Order: sequence, then C-alpha cells, then structure tokens
Amino acid sequence: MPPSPMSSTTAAGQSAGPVPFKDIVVVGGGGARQLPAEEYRDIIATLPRKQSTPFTTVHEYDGAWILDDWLPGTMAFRRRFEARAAGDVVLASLPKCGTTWLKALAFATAARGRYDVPSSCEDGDRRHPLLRLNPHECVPFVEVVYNAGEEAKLDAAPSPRIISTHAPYSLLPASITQSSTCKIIYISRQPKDMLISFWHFINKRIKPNIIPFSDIWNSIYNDAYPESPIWEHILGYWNMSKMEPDRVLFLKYEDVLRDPIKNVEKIAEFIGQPFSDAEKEAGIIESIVKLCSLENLKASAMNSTSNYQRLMKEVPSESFFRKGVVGDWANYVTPDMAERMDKYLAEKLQGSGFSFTDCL
Ligand code: PAP
Repeated sequence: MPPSPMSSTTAAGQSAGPVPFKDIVVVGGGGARQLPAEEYRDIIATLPRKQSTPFTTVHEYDGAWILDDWLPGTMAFRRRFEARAAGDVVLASLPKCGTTWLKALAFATAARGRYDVPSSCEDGDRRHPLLRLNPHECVPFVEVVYNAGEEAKLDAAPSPRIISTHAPYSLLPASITQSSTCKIIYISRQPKDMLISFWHFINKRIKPNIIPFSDIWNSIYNDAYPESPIWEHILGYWNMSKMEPDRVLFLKYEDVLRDPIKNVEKIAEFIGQPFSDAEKEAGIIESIVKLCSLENLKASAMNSTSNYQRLMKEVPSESFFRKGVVGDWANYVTPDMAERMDKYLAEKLQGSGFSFTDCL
C-alpha cells in the first residue's frame, strides 16, 4: 500500500520525509490572503528599476536586483514565512546553477523513508514521485508558492519540509536565519556556464523573440542577472557555511558532477539522515544518483502531464534539462571574453577563500 501523503512519521516514530508539493491538498482551501503582487504594489512602485534585457526588468530590493515577476514572492517569503521548530530544509541557488538536480537529490534522500528508491528506472514503474513529476513539483520555489497564493500548502506539508529559493542570504526570513534547526543547502556554479544555461532557458520562454547573447553575458557586469550582484549572493552563503557549517552546506555543481555519490552522502548527513551501512550495501546511494540523473529526470519530465506552472507563465517541463556538463561556455565565447569574466569575478571574490578556479 502506498504511504499516506500526510502521515509524517513511520511506525518506528522516525520522520517519513517530505511529500511532493504538488500532491498536497489543503482541506477547505486554506483561506484567501491578498496576493503579494497586490499587497506590495505600492512599495514595489518606489523601488529602483532597470531593464535587464529587452524583454525583462529587475527591481532593486534591499541590495539585490530581482526579476519583476519574481519580486512579490520574494518579499512575501521574507515577511511571511515561518520556519518550523522541527526544522525545514532550504535549498538556495542563483538561477541555472543546478537547482533542479539538487531538488531531486535532496528530495529522494530525505523522502526515502516514505518512497523506496527504485533500483531500476527502466521498468515503467512510476511509484516514486520523481518518476512521474518534475523535481520542481516535488520541491517548490517558495517565491512561486507565494506569488500563486498557495502558502496554505506550505502549512499543510509534513515536516521536514523542503523548499527552495533564489533569494540571497540577506533576504532570507529571520525565522530561517535565526533558527538552529533549519538547514540550508546552497549550490553554486561556474558563472560562465550559468550564463549559457540561462540564455538557452530564457529564449525558450520568450519565443519567438531571441535575447541577444551579449545582454545575458553582460548582465554580470551590469548587475542585471537575477538576484545580482552574483558574487554577493555566492559569498553570503559561502561565509555563513564557514561560520556555521552545521546550518549551511555549500556545494559546487562541478563537484556534484565529479562525485555525485560523495555529495549525496554529504546531503544525507547534513540533513540528519545519514545512510546506514545496510543502505550503503544495498546500493541506495547509487540508486538515488541514477534516479536523479539528467537522462532519467528528462524522461520523467516528458512523462509529466502538464507544463510546469511557474509564476503566471507555463514553462515546458523539459526545459530544465539540457546538457548538464562543465565547460559548455567554450562553445559560445572567445578566450578573451572568458578571461575578462574570470578576472572580474576573481577581483570580486578576492580574500573570501572562495574561487571558481577548480570549476574550469
Ligand atoms: P533553475 O534555476 O531554473 O531551477 P537549474 O536547475 O538551476 O535551473 O539549472 C539548469 C541546469 O542544470 C541546466 O544546465 P545546462 O543548461 O548547462 O545543461 C540543466 O541541464 C542542469 N541539470 C538539470 N538536471 C540535471 C541533472 N540531473 N544532472 C546534471 N545537470 C542537470
């Protein structure tokens, strides 16, 4: 019998883990609250605004440049979100740094008490949520949840909840930053590959227009990339991971690609659900890595019945899965452009102890 979605403990009294956000049903609708876009309209109207590409604009909100359609949800998250004393898991990242993959890995790991990890994904068995849903439907972007007026689902979710955000550390709600039980996992990525990935993604969304590549590339220099300045975003989490390693885990996309098994073990230990020897012997970690592989998630996203509803626009589920490699930037930019970018970032990150030099 499949586990009941809302039971949060196993017979042994241990946490059974999260359920897919999409599967949560709020009895009675949860009560209507004003949508953030309406509630914060007057405040937003006073914030500095600039064009980031011919088709997108960003607003400056307390030091970070946030995409217009993402901003109300960011504000609501900061003001309304209440972390639970039992502890929540927050996945944080800049856009296009491996969020979708991290969502899948963290969900499969945290929910393994509720959903057995299949050893094979080729038999058409759709019992595991990641074989029928996009990882974004399992772990929601909290900004999207607030924008869509779905916050009652956050309250209905069993603990531990897993949520994700693109917000910089400085904009996280106090209930998260001051909690001793909330766990934050950040994933960074070499910005040159991040930019290529973003360019492909955004052009899929705004078809038939095409954003000039130079607009996306220069968004780093112009602080126009979503959640910019990006080095402040990275260092905000990096510094906290050094100061409070039990509370903030800092991952690099390139490291996860190099050694996914080691990184899944790290995630499990960090969230307080280390793998037992029996699980290791049974190959559970390898099965999680396989379940969350690009090929497998891509196939599941195609199986997903609808496009993933992000903000008010529909985004094709499969658009979150492209190449998943390190160094694709070399196919798009000249060595001079790359060198200038490397130098610029090295200057910004100087003295922090963090660098991208091992990420190609
Ligand atoms: P988001 O911020 O919109 O959620 P995000 O998931 O962070 O996007 O980034 C997408 C990138 O992760 C894509 O990179 P690419 O364009 O360079 O290929 C995507 O292919 C990659 N990605 C998604 N899933 C996986 C996976 N399972 N393994 C490795 N890379 C992945």
